[in-house]
Amino acid sequence: MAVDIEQKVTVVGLGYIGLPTAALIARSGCKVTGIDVSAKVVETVNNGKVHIEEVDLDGLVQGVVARGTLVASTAMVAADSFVIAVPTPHDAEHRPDISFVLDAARAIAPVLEAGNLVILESTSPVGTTEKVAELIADLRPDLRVPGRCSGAADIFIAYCPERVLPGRILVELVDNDRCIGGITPRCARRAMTFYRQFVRGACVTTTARAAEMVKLVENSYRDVNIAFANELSMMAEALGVDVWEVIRLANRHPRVNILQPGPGVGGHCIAVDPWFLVHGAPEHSRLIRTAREVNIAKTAHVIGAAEMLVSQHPKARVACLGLAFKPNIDDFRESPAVEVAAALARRFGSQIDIVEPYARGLPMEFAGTGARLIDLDSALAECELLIVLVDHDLFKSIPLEERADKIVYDTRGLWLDQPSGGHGNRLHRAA
Ligand code: SAJ
Repeated sequence: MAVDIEQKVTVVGLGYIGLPTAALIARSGCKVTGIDVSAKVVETVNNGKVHIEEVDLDGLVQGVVARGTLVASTAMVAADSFVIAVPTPHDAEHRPDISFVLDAARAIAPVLEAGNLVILESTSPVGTTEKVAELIADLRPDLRVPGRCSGAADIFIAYCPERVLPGRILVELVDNDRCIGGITPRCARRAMTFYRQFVRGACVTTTARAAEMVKLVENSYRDVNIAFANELSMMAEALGVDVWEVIRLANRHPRVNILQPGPGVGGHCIAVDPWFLVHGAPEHSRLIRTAREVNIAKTAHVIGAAEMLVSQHPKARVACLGLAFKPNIDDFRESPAVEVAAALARRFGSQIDIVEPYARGLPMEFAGTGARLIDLDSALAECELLIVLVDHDLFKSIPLEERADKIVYDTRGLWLDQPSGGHGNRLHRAA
């Protein structure tokens, strides 16, 4: 999928999405400048190295930097197309903060020329792309800005969310369908031409507002469905039923597909994006808000149950299995497993050991607690109580004979072969 004419592209923000996107566009034949506020990030990329862990990203960045098609800079650079991929954090009340998006638009405005395309990729509340257009129109009264002028505009502005799964970013950036929302239909068509250079999935056009909502809806859909599973797990525990058995059997129905309960929902997207919808229309978001509350409550529930279990076994060494926010990755930020394990470490100190094959040291949440990071073999040799928080493949492969004499609290349904039946959120012990 190479381009016919050499195009210049500026990608603003070299994070988890911006850097892989910049590298892929560079591979497709465009001349790409990646902009970041951090001089350290810029230096790392210009040395052909990466500051984030993602499968195959290091080789790709090294290649495009060596070929000179990707260059990083802290200063804005003129281009044919601009892609904004900066963070959209939220405050303590979960109110979205789009100031980084607006800062990026402010930085782009002075270098914009007629014919340029500006695409926002950051997860954003509905209406943000229109705010970007408004800001550019204010800063550049000499340009006819879409949505702010009648007839054909001088520039193109669109919203196109990323939908990639950490660990599969480079594959999904190319293969996933893209939903492209233009401020006007002309903007959407222009952005579609841009994405077709490096996307193999279908490119579907819509309005900017709809595309913004699509992104938030995708992650809210998953949050609501995980909340359903988590609610079932707490309900089943109260009713003395094995939740994993219930879900497995219910899923035999041809139109039922219940997700898996866990210690809560982690990551930077699913636990955050639903709030953007809730804030956009508070009076119409009862289900989405409640789902968030259920998933948050599930973490508190697991902490309470684990604390009770450990206090019933004051002499037992305890191993918490896993810290990552999901299996087989090394990302511990916004992880319910960290929340649970750190709560136990704060309360029980050196009685608690942590096993996390993807960690080189314990995160700061454990500072001063006395908890140790140990390997799996030591945990199986020394600990009587296992608390399963992450379904890493390494843990799944522990055979029954190595855990048969352990007291197990399994929040992930990892070992359904456990002799007592794999009671999920309940304590189970070998017969
Ligand atoms: N989880 C459960 N039970 C399940 C599935 C997931 O408890 O049955 C938990 C995981 O353990 C984890 C959290 O949910 O803590 C989120 O993990 P995930 O794998 O569902 O999703 P993310 O956060 O890695 O990536 C999501 C993806 N969105 C959807 O699947 C709708 C991804 O496609 C998005 O691009 C990404 O959010 C994002 O950047 O928005």
